[in-house]
Amino acid sequence: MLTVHHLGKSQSERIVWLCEELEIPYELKRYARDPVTMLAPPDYKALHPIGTAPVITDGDFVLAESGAIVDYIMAKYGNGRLALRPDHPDFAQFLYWFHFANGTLQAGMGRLMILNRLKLAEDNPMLVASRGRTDRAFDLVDARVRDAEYLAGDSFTTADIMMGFSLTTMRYFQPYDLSRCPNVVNYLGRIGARAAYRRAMEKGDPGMALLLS
Ligand SMILES: N[C@@H](CCC(=O)N[C@@H](CS)C(=O)NCC(=O)O)C(=O)O
Repeated sequence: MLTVHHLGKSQSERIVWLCEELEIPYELKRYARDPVTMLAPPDYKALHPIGTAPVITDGDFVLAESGAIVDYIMAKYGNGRLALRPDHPDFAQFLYWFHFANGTLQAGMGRLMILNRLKLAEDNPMLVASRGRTDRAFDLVDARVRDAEYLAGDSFTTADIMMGFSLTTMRYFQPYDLSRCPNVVNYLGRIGARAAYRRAMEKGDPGMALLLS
């Protein structure tokens, strides 16, 4: 049996969401963050040597890292759904946005979160550069979802699932004003209308306000 180990308000919401979209059987185990450090608790850290969320177990097999877990579940249980094949005209877009999620957007927001906590001067060059890079990333997403319904194109894919956390729940940790990204807000409206997304969020983080605007 596939078990999704979900740390509250974390990137593991992607995996709960994926399982709900695919409607595959899975067990959900929830873990609360340490209220002071906001880090994962010891029993979460014991699951995998890297000690970060998400982690899944599938029988005796343990896997961490969002992208690897999504690829694993898709390969084993996806039956070709929620992905584009290499002969699809939007295949490169699918790959780009799938990897943009953790490679650029989430990495940029995480960097900005740490720099902001250092209380640097407003004109600190690293802070200024980091803000500019995050703005460029959001602008790129905004332009993409102005021209396409979903990140890969016409169809909802795992690229949307990978990107969702950074556009929504991550803003609890690093706020970002979406008023400069109206197309992202419209896109998040489409995401929030998905029954599987709603189910996943309610199961993973019951009662959490969804940051969809
Ligand atoms: N690139 C990793 C990042 C994992 C990560 O940083 N997860 C955060 C949650 S959003 C975490 O576990 N934080 C708690 C901790 O470090 O103890 C992935 O996508 O799996």
